[in-house]
Amino acid sequence: MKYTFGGFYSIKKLISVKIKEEHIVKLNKNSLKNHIENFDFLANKLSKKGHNVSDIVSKLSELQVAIPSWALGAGGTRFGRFSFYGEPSNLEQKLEDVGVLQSLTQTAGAVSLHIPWDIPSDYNAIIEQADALNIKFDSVNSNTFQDQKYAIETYKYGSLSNTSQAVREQAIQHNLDVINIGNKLGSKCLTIWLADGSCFPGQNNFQTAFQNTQDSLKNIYMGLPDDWKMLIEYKPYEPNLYSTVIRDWGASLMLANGCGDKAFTLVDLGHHLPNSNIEQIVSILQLKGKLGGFHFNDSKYGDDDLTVGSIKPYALFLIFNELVYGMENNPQNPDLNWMIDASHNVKDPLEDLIQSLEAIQEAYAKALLIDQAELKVAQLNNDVVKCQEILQGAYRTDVRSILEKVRLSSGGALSPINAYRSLNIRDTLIKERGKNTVATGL
Ligand code: PSV
Ligand code: MN
Repeated sequence: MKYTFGGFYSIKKLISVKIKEEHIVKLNKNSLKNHIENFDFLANKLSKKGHNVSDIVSKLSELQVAIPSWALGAGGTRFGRFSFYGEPSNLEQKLEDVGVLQSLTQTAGAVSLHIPWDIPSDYNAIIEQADALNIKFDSVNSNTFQDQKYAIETYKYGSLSNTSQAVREQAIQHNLDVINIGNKLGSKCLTIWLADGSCFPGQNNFQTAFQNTQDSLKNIYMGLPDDWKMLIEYKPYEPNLYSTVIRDWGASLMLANGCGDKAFTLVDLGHHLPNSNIEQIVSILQLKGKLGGFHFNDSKYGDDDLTVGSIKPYALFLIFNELVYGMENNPQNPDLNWMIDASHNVKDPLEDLIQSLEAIQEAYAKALLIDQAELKVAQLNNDVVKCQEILQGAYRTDVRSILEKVRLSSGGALSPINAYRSLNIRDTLIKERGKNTVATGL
């Protein structure tokens, strides 16, 4: 059966696209019996093994992952962009898209804005719209990797690390402005990613660039409200191809330590050289109380920004194993800011994000199935085979009916992708916005 999505719903005319709850309920009815059978079978099996299934369901329901405002259109390439049409062309429309994701998945209850791409023109209206869609403002991202219209100084040779004090001051001021914008929206976190570095040997003095960055970050940190976090993201290369100032977790951690207790390292899964052991990085940062946030994506070669879990789902599971361990054993580490940082050209961006959200939940659910006490005993006995059996036993469990249960109990769709397609959401967005809209982003 097909339902037309659209319920042209309006809060001061701000939300023109919102999914009606009754449409989701109707669609769920079609596969409810199947879901109940699958869930009961799994829950029964897991309970016999000593798992507390309702605890797993409630932990999964609490996981809310921010959607980046720049992933809602075609992107992820410096070559041609091929649109799926109906892309959001302003902040209001971006929130509508996140609202669609949240209605269907109930795990996308936050948005991460990039400034200056997403400066609100009417703060009260945007806050009202976000409230109505059940969306919070997660970390705000600064942008000193592009020159802005009317900017006096250029970031061609770096921003916070630049040898020119005037450039550094402009970049510091931009970050302070971003904090101010975030503050008005209820955000509590600033994410800084720097493109700064060099393309050729000898172009930069590494020590001067690092020291300038530290000093600039300290200046920004001084403007950070007490209840805020500052996240310092690292990346080994691109757009600079010889050296990057904040190239790895070590550099990020040194800079965070140099700033203070509210500064943390942010791990973006795509920002590692091939074969890096990301789970180990995650683990040690939590031990030191310095893991602040996470950008999820997947990759084959570099910072490919592909759908989460599409290439290396086992690696994602191993990362979640460490995250679960850290969340349970490292009270010195703060709650994490979770965000998807993926975007590309060949899938409908909303379907892509739905798949990413599910992959994150799936890896988390499987990690929650690892019997940590049993693993500890196997580790103490140096029973390497048993350790692998425990991890892979959890990984091989088909947890999809648990994810369905999580969504069903919070009003989401049993199958978000099927619901998205049955409700003809992309067609409605195209009708509303037209074909030639372009979303801001890279
Ligand atoms: C850089 O590659 C990055 O991962 C940073 O998080 C940016 O802010 C984001 O992508 C969007 O361009
Ligand atoms: Mn990122």
